[in-house]
Amino acid sequence: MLNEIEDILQQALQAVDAAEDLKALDEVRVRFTGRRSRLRRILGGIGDLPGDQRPSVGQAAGKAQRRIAEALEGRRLALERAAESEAAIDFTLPGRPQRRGHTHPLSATADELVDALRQMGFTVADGPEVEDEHHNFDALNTPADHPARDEQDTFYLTDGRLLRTHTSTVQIRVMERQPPPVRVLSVGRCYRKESVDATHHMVFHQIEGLYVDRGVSMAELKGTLTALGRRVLGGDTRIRFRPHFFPFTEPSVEYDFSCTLCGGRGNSDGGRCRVCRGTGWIEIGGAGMVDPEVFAAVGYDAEKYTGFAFGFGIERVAMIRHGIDDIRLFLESDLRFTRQFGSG
Ligand code: FA5
Repeated sequence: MLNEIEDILQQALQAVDAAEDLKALDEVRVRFTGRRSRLRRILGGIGDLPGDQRPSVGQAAGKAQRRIAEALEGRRLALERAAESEAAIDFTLPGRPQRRGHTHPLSATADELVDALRQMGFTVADGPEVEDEHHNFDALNTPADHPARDEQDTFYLTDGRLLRTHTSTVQIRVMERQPPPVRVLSVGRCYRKESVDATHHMVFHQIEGLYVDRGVSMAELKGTLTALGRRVLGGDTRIRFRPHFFPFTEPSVEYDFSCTLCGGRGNSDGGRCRVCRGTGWIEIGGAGMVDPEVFAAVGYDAEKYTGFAFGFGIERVAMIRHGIDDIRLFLESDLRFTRQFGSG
């Protein structure tokens, strides 16, 4: 009899699973647990069984009845839920638009700058954001008493390392590992202990270029930067160099591009141009011919080779291109800001 109860249970469970609507499920309930079902008859006849069989048959039949009841209840809920959700779907309603993600304006600007430099023969080199003083300062001819090394300006870690203040560190890392010729660019995050305002942040991004070979000249530096400016800011862009000082280049310059809004005239819409503030020029970054002291630090022969290096802030270029007046917007992850730069 125990085998028969097990058979009834298995058949009942299969039938419950197979029931495709509430009516079919009710038929299954009547067939397996109704008053005239075999299981109910077994339960009703327990008193007539020999005494030693009563407990085992009683337990098995009771358990089978409970399991069938649970299965019936579970299936009933599932069928009801399915019926409800089918009824709730209105296929005539318009769909919900899915927003497509897009590239962050800073990444888009960086990608374009990197692409332009790659087409000029530069390859991408990488370096760590947590640096040592050697690569960030010493090898770049920036001695221990230089103001940039002050704790006021640089984030130092407790172990003496620091967060790189510029991407010029990568120049040194590349020159240490390979002999000339070298034509590399590096792009990445930099950190400075600045008071944050509309044009300065503690975290920003730079692109750096380095070209070392026999006979590399300042004219090539100017040509490279002009081509880059024209590619990113427009075909009429002009460049100007202003004398400057960097410990790792000699001579050193800061360079400006002609203003993208007023075309260098200094006025637009009948008044002083708001992008260049009337000067006609926009400051971009620093550059120069690699200082022989830097070549000495990496073991290059300064008698044989010359090179140029340049660096600039990516935020600065993105702000000019898109007319953004506050650098803080890039880091705030405010979707109202970033969504303006995509089509989705
Ligand atoms: C440098 O960092 C040099 N390493 C650039 C260089 C490379 C010179 C190779 C010569 C040869 P500077 O400190 O001026 O230079 O920074 C370069 C650019 O980084 C600035 O023009 C600016 O666009 C950006 N920048 C610097 N500090 C910040 C800041 N706190 N927030 C946003 N952008 C910054």
